[in-house]
Amino acid sequence: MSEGLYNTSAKDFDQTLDLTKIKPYGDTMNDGKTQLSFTLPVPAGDEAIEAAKQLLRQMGFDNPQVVFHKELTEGFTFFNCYGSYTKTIDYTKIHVPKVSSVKWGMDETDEFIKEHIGRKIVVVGASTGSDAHTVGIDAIMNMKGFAGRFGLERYSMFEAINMGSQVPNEELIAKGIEVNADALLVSQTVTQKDVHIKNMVELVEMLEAEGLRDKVILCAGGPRISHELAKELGYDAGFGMNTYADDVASFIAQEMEKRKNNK
Ligand code: B12
Repeated sequence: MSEGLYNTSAKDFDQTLDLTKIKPYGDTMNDGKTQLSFTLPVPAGDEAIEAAKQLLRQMGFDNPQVVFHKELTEGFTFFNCYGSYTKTIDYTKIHVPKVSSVKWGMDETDEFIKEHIGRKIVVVGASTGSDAHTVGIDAIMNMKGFAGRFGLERYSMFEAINMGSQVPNEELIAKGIEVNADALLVSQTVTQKDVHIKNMVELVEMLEAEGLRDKVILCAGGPRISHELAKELGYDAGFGMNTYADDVASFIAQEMEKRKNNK
Protein backbone atom coordinates (compact mmCIF):
# COMPACT_ATOMS: atom_id res chain seq x y z
CA MET A 1 0.00 0.00 0.00
CA SER A 2 1.43 3.40 -0.88
CA GLU A 3 2.33 5.81 1.91
CA GLY A 4 -0.03 8.35 0.35
CA LEU A 5 -3.05 6.22 1.05
CA TYR A 6 -2.26 6.09 4.79
CA ASN A 7 -2.15 9.87 4.81
CA THR A 8 -5.49 10.25 3.06
CA SER A 9 -8.01 11.90 5.37
CA ALA A 10 -11.64 10.81 5.50
CA LYS A 11 -12.52 14.10 3.82
CA ASP A 12 -10.35 13.37 0.77
CA PHE A 13 -11.63 9.82 0.72
CA ASP A 14 -15.29 10.72 0.50
CA GLN A 15 -16.57 14.19 -0.38
CA THR A 16 -19.96 13.52 1.26
CA LEU A 17 -18.42 13.78 4.73
CA ASP A 18 -19.90 16.72 6.63
CA LEU A 19 -18.13 17.23 9.99
CA THR A 20 -21.13 19.10 11.37
CA LYS A 21 -23.23 15.95 10.91
CA ILE A 22 -21.18 12.86 11.54
CA LYS A 23 -22.51 9.38 12.23
CA PRO A 24 -20.92 5.94 12.45
CA TYR A 25 -19.12 4.64 9.37
CA GLY A 26 -19.44 1.03 8.17
CA ASP A 27 -18.40 0.72 4.55
CA THR A 28 -20.06 3.77 2.99
CA MET A 29 -19.93 7.34 4.30
CA ASN A 30 -22.99 8.22 6.40
CA ASP A 31 -24.37 4.66 6.42
CA GLY A 32 -24.54 4.81 10.24
CA LYS A 33 -23.61 1.11 10.50
CA THR A 34 -23.00 0.15 14.13
CA GLN A 35 -22.31 -3.06 15.99
CA LEU A 36 -23.46 -3.33 19.56
CA SER A 37 -23.88 -6.03 22.13
CA PHE A 38 -25.93 -6.37 25.28
CA THR A 39 -27.67 -8.91 27.48
CA LEU A 40 -31.40 -9.06 28.18
CA PRO A 41 -32.80 -10.72 31.29
CA VAL A 42 -35.03 -13.09 29.27
CA PRO A 43 -34.64 -16.64 27.91
CA ALA A 44 -33.34 -17.10 24.32
CA GLY A 45 -36.01 -17.38 21.60
CA ASP A 46 -37.92 -15.47 18.94
CA GLU A 47 -39.49 -13.14 21.51
CA ALA A 48 -36.05 -12.28 22.88
CA ILE A 49 -34.76 -11.46 19.37
CA GLU A 50 -37.80 -9.28 18.69
CA ALA A 51 -37.28 -7.50 22.03
CA ALA A 52 -33.65 -6.79 21.10
CA LYS A 53 -34.71 -5.38 17.70
CA GLN A 54 -37.38 -3.17 19.26
CA LEU A 55 -34.84 -1.80 21.72
CA LEU A 56 -32.48 -1.00 18.84
CA ARG A 57 -35.26 0.89 17.03
CA GLN A 58 -35.98 2.86 20.20
CA MET A 59 -32.26 3.71 20.44
CA GLY A 60 -32.41 5.28 16.97
CA PHE A 61 -31.29 2.39 14.72
CA ASP A 62 -32.86 1.56 11.35
CA ASN A 63 -32.86 -1.97 10.01
CA PRO A 64 -31.91 -3.67 13.31
CA GLN A 65 -30.46 -7.15 12.96
CA VAL A 66 -29.54 -9.72 15.56
CA VAL A 67 -26.56 -11.59 14.10
CA PHE A 68 -25.72 -13.72 17.13
CA HIS A 69 -27.44 -14.59 20.36
CA LYS A 70 -26.83 -17.09 23.13
CA GLU A 71 -28.45 -17.80 26.46
CA LEU A 72 -25.57 -17.21 28.88
CA THR A 73 -27.30 -18.72 31.84
CA GLU A 74 -30.95 -19.56 32.44
CA GLY A 75 -33.06 -16.47 31.73
CA PHE A 76 -30.23 -14.21 30.42
CA THR A 77 -29.56 -13.87 26.67
CA PHE A 78 -26.58 -12.15 25.09
CA PHE A 79 -26.95 -10.44 21.69
CA ASN A 80 -24.64 -9.15 18.96
CA CYS A 81 -26.56 -6.75 16.75
CA TYR A 82 -26.13 -4.46 13.76
CA GLY A 83 -28.16 -1.42 12.83
CA SER A 84 -27.92 1.87 10.95
CA TYR A 85 -27.81 4.79 13.35
CA THR A 86 -30.10 7.60 12.28
CA LYS A 87 -28.88 10.59 14.31
CA THR A 88 -25.79 12.75 13.87
CA ILE A 89 -23.56 14.97 15.98
CA ASP A 90 -21.66 18.17 15.18
CA TYR A 91 -17.99 17.25 15.44
CA THR A 92 -16.89 20.88 14.99
CA LYS A 93 -18.58 21.86 18.28
CA ILE A 94 -16.84 19.24 20.41
CA HIS A 95 -14.66 20.44 23.26
CA VAL A 96 -12.93 17.94 25.52
CA PRO A 97 -11.12 19.30 28.61
CA LYS A 98 -7.55 17.99 28.63
CA VAL A 99 -4.55 18.14 30.92
CA SER A 100 -2.87 21.34 29.77
CA SER A 101 0.79 20.42 30.35
CA VAL A 102 3.25 19.86 27.52
CA LYS A 103 4.21 16.21 27.23
CA TRP A 104 7.94 15.60 27.61
CA GLY A 105 10.06 12.45 27.53
CA MET A 106 11.78 11.08 30.65
CA ASP A 107 15.14 12.79 30.11
CA GLU A 108 13.56 16.17 29.41
CA THR A 109 11.37 15.94 32.52
CA ASP A 110 14.32 14.88 34.72
CA GLU A 111 16.38 17.74 33.34
CA PHE A 112 13.58 20.24 33.99
CA ILE A 113 13.17 19.04 37.59
CA LYS A 114 16.93 19.27 38.23
CA GLU A 115 17.03 22.79 36.90
CA HIS A 116 13.75 24.23 38.23
CA ILE A 117 12.84 22.21 41.35
CA GLY A 118 16.35 21.25 42.42
CA ARG A 119 15.39 18.06 44.25
CA LYS A 120 13.55 14.80 43.66
CA ILE A 121 9.76 14.96 43.43
CA VAL A 122 8.14 12.50 45.85
CA VAL A 123 5.03 10.70 44.61
CA VAL A 124 2.93 8.06 46.36
CA GLY A 125 0.54 5.98 44.29
CA ALA A 126 -2.02 3.26 44.90
CA SER A 127 -5.07 1.56 43.58
CA THR A 128 -7.35 2.62 46.39
CA GLY A 129 -10.43 1.44 48.25
CA SER A 130 -11.64 -2.06 47.37
CA ASP A 131 -10.07 -1.91 43.89
CA ALA A 132 -7.74 -4.88 43.36
CA HIS A 133 -6.44 -3.87 39.90
CA THR A 134 -2.70 -3.12 40.01
CA VAL A 135 -1.70 -3.28 36.35
CA GLY A 136 -2.62 0.35 35.65
CA ILE A 137 -0.75 1.92 38.57
CA ASP A 138 2.19 -0.44 37.97
CA ALA A 139 2.31 0.67 34.33
CA ILE A 140 2.73 4.25 35.50
CA MET A 141 5.01 3.73 38.50
CA ASN A 142 7.08 0.57 38.12
CA MET A 143 10.60 0.74 36.69
CA LYS A 144 9.62 -1.36 33.66
CA GLY A 145 6.70 0.88 32.77
CA PHE A 146 4.29 0.06 29.96
CA ALA A 147 4.45 -0.54 26.22
CA GLY A 148 8.10 0.45 25.93
CA ARG A 149 7.89 3.58 28.10
CA PHE A 150 9.61 3.54 31.48
CA GLY A 151 7.65 4.13 34.68
CA LEU A 152 8.29 6.79 37.33
CA GLU A 153 10.72 4.56 39.30
CA ARG A 154 13.10 4.84 36.36
CA TYR A 155 13.18 8.65 36.45
CA SER A 156 16.24 9.95 38.27
CA MET A 157 14.29 12.93 39.66
CA PHE A 158 11.24 11.08 41.02
CA GLU A 159 11.03 9.18 44.29
CA ALA A 160 8.15 6.87 43.44
CA ILE A 161 6.40 4.84 46.14
CA ASN A 162 3.86 2.34 44.83
CA MET A 163 1.63 1.01 47.61
CA GLY A 164 -0.16 -1.53 45.39
CA SER A 165 -3.88 -2.23 45.47
CA GLN A 166 -6.78 -2.18 47.93
CA VAL A 167 -5.13 0.65 49.84
CA PRO A 168 -7.58 2.50 52.12
CA ASN A 169 -7.61 6.27 51.57
CA GLU A 170 -6.40 6.87 55.13
CA GLU A 171 -3.31 4.69 54.50
CA LEU A 172 -2.50 6.57 51.32
CA ILE A 173 -2.75 9.85 53.20
CA ALA A 174 -0.65 8.53 56.11
CA LYS A 175 2.08 7.43 53.68
CA GLY A 176 1.89 10.79 51.93
CA ILE A 177 2.44 12.59 55.26
CA GLU A 178 5.23 10.19 56.30
CA VAL A 179 7.30 10.78 53.14
CA ASN A 180 6.20 14.40 52.64
CA ALA A 181 4.75 13.60 49.23
CA ASP A 182 4.47 16.25 46.56
CA ALA A 183 1.87 14.26 44.64
CA LEU A 184 -0.62 11.47 45.28
CA LEU A 185 -1.54 9.15 42.40
CA VAL A 186 -4.83 7.30 42.62
CA SER A 187 -5.78 4.46 40.29
CA GLN A 188 -9.40 3.39 39.89
CA THR A 189 -10.49 0.59 37.57
CA VAL A 190 -13.75 -0.75 38.94
CA THR A 191 -16.66 1.61 38.28
CA GLN A 192 -19.54 -0.68 39.23
CA LYS A 193 -22.21 1.21 41.18
CA ASP A 194 -19.97 4.32 40.87
CA VAL A 195 -17.63 2.96 43.56
CA HIS A 196 -14.75 4.93 41.97
CA ILE A 197 -16.59 8.22 42.45
CA LYS A 198 -17.40 7.52 46.10
CA ASN A 199 -13.82 6.50 46.74
CA MET A 200 -12.26 9.44 44.90
CA VAL A 201 -14.54 11.94 46.63
CA GLU A 202 -13.79 10.40 50.05
CA LEU A 203 -10.06 10.96 49.51
CA VAL A 204 -10.58 14.62 48.64
CA GLU A 205 -12.80 15.12 51.68
CA MET A 206 -10.25 13.46 53.97
CA LEU A 207 -7.42 15.58 52.56
CA GLU A 208 -9.50 18.72 53.01
CA ALA A 209 -10.36 17.75 56.59
CA GLU A 210 -6.64 17.39 57.35
CA GLY A 211 -5.86 20.72 55.64
CA LEU A 212 -3.69 18.89 53.11
CA ARG A 213 -5.59 19.20 49.88
CA ASP A 214 -3.76 22.32 48.65
CA LYS A 215 -0.38 20.94 49.71
CA VAL A 216 -0.36 18.01 47.27
CA ILE A 217 -0.85 17.55 43.57
CA LEU A 218 -3.68 15.06 43.29
CA CYS A 219 -3.93 12.91 40.15
CA ALA A 220 -6.31 10.13 39.28
CA GLY A 221 -6.12 7.58 36.51
CA GLY A 222 -7.89 4.56 35.11
CA PRO A 223 -9.62 3.27 32.00
CA ARG A 224 -12.81 5.19 32.75
CA ILE A 225 -11.25 8.29 34.27
CA SER A 226 -11.25 11.48 32.22
CA HIS A 227 -9.63 14.78 33.02
CA GLU A 228 -13.10 16.33 33.14
CA LEU A 229 -14.37 13.81 35.71
CA ALA A 230 -11.25 14.12 37.86
CA LYS A 231 -11.52 17.93 37.90
CA GLU A 232 -15.20 17.72 38.80
CA LEU A 233 -14.32 15.51 41.78
CA GLY A 234 -11.69 17.92 43.07
CA TYR A 235 -8.50 16.46 41.53
CA ASP A 236 -5.82 18.43 39.70
CA ALA A 237 -5.71 16.07 36.73
CA GLY A 238 -7.20 12.86 35.39
CA PHE A 239 -5.62 10.37 33.00
CA GLY A 240 -7.44 7.72 30.99
CA MET A 241 -6.46 4.75 28.89
CA ASN A 242 -3.16 4.78 26.97
CA THR A 243 -1.53 7.06 29.52
CA TYR A 244 2.22 6.70 30.05
CA ALA A 245 4.42 7.82 32.94
CA ASP A 246 5.58 10.62 30.59
CA ASP A 247 2.12 12.22 30.70
CA VAL A 248 1.81 12.37 34.47
CA ALA A 249 5.51 13.10 35.09
CA SER A 250 5.41 16.12 32.75
CA PHE A 251 2.20 17.32 34.37
CA ILE A 252 3.54 17.04 37.93
CA ALA A 253 6.85 18.75 37.08
CA GLN A 254 5.13 21.64 35.31
CA GLU A 255 2.48 21.96 38.03
CA MET A 256 5.19 22.09 40.75
CA GLU A 257 6.94 24.87 38.86
CA LYS A 258 3.67 26.78 38.43
CA ARG A 259 2.86 26.51 42.15
CA LYS A 260 6.38 27.58 43.09
CA ASN A 261 5.98 30.71 40.96
CA ASN A 262 2.53 31.45 42.42
CA LYS A 263 3.78 31.43 46.03
C1 B12 B 1 -6.51 -8.07 34.72
C2 B12 B 1 -7.93 -7.83 35.23
C3 B12 B 1 -8.24 -8.26 36.51
C4 B12 B 1 -7.22 -8.92 37.42
C5 B12 B 1 -6.37 -7.82 38.08
C6 B12 B 1 -4.98 -8.29 38.38
C7 B12 B 1 -4.14 -7.15 38.83
N1 B12 B 1 -3.15 -7.50 39.59
O1 B12 B 1 -4.36 -6.01 38.49
C8 B12 B 1 -8.16 -9.67 38.43
C9 B12 B 1 -8.44 -11.06 37.88
C10 B12 B 1 -7.65 -9.78 39.86
C11 B12 B 1 -9.43 -8.84 38.30
C12 B12 B 1 -10.39 -8.80 39.28
C13 B12 B 1 -11.60 -8.17 39.11
N2 B12 B 1 -12.04 -7.51 38.04
CO1 B12 B 1 -10.92 -7.15 36.52
N3 B12 B 1 -10.11 -6.94 34.89
C14 B12 B 1 -8.89 -7.17 34.42
C15 B12 B 1 -8.77 -6.79 32.94
C16 B12 B 1 -8.84 -8.10 32.12
C17 B12 B 1 -7.52 -6.02 32.53
C18 B12 B 1 -7.24 -4.76 33.34
C19 B12 B 1 -5.82 -4.33 33.03
O2 B12 B 1 -4.87 -4.83 33.63
N4 B12 B 1 -5.63 -3.43 32.02
C20 B12 B 1 -4.31 -3.00 31.55
C21 B12 B 1 -3.86 -1.68 32.20
C22 B12 B 1 -2.45 -1.32 31.73
O3 B12 B 1 -4.74 -0.68 31.75
P1 B12 B 1 -5.44 0.37 32.73
O4 B12 B 1 -5.76 -0.25 34.03
O5 B12 B 1 -6.52 1.02 31.97
O6 B12 B 1 -4.27 1.42 33.03
C23 B12 B 1 -3.88 2.41 32.11
C24 B12 B 1 -4.70 3.71 32.20
O7 B12 B 1 -6.01 3.55 32.62
C25 B12 B 1 -3.88 4.58 33.10
N5 B12 B 1 -3.98 4.50 34.54
C26 B12 B 1 -4.50 3.59 35.35
N6 B12 B 1 -4.36 3.93 36.62
C27 B12 B 1 -3.72 5.10 36.65
C28 B12 B 1 -3.34 5.93 37.71
C29 B12 B 1 -2.69 7.14 37.43
C30 B12 B 1 -2.29 8.02 38.54
C31 B12 B 1 -2.43 7.51 36.08
C32 B12 B 1 -1.73 8.77 35.77
C33 B12 B 1 -2.83 6.69 35.03
C34 B12 B 1 -3.47 5.49 35.32
O8 B12 B 1 -2.55 4.23 32.74
C35 B12 B 1 -2.48 2.82 32.48
C36 B12 B 1 -1.48 2.64 31.35
O9 B12 B 1 -1.90 3.33 30.19
C37 B12 B 1 -10.05 -5.89 32.73
C38 B12 B 1 -10.72 -6.00 31.35
C39 B12 B 1 -9.95 -5.29 30.29
N7 B12 B 1 -9.64 -5.98 29.23
O10 B12 B 1 -9.63 -4.12 30.46
C40 B12 B 1 -10.98 -6.42 33.81
C41 B12 B 1 -12.00 -5.46 34.48
C42 B12 B 1 -11.29 -4.15 34.75
N8 B12 B 1 -12.31 -6.12 35.74
C43 B12 B 1 -13.53 -5.97 36.06
C44 B12 B 1 -14.12 -6.50 37.23
C45 B12 B 1 -15.60 -6.27 37.39
C46 B12 B 1 -13.36 -7.20 38.16
C47 B12 B 1 -13.89 -7.82 39.45
C48 B12 B 1 -14.82 -6.92 40.24
C49 B12 B 1 -14.54 -9.16 39.08
C50 B12 B 1 -15.26 -9.84 40.22
N9 B12 B 1 -16.57 -9.80 40.16
O11 B12 B 1 -14.63 -10.35 41.08
C51 B12 B 1 -12.58 -8.11 40.21
C52 B12 B 1 -12.15 -6.93 41.08
C53 B12 B 1 -12.19 -7.18 42.46
C54 B12 B 1 -11.76 -5.93 43.17
N10 B12 B 1 -11.94 -5.95 44.46
O12 B12 B 1 -11.28 -4.95 42.58
C55 B12 B 1 -14.30 -5.13 35.06
C56 B12 B 1 -14.55 -3.72 35.56
C57 B12 B 1 -15.95 -3.26 35.18
C58 B12 B 1 -16.22 -1.90 35.75
N11 B12 B 1 -16.19 -0.91 34.90
O13 B12 B 1 -16.41 -1.74 36.91
C59 B12 B 1 -13.42 -5.27 33.82
C60 B12 B 1 -13.47 -4.07 32.82
C61 B12 B 1 -13.81 -6.58 33.09
C62 B12 B 1 -15.24 -6.51 32.56
N12 B12 B 1 -15.44 -6.21 31.29
O14 B12 B 1 -16.17 -6.74 33.25
N13 B12 B 1 -9.45 -8.18 37.15
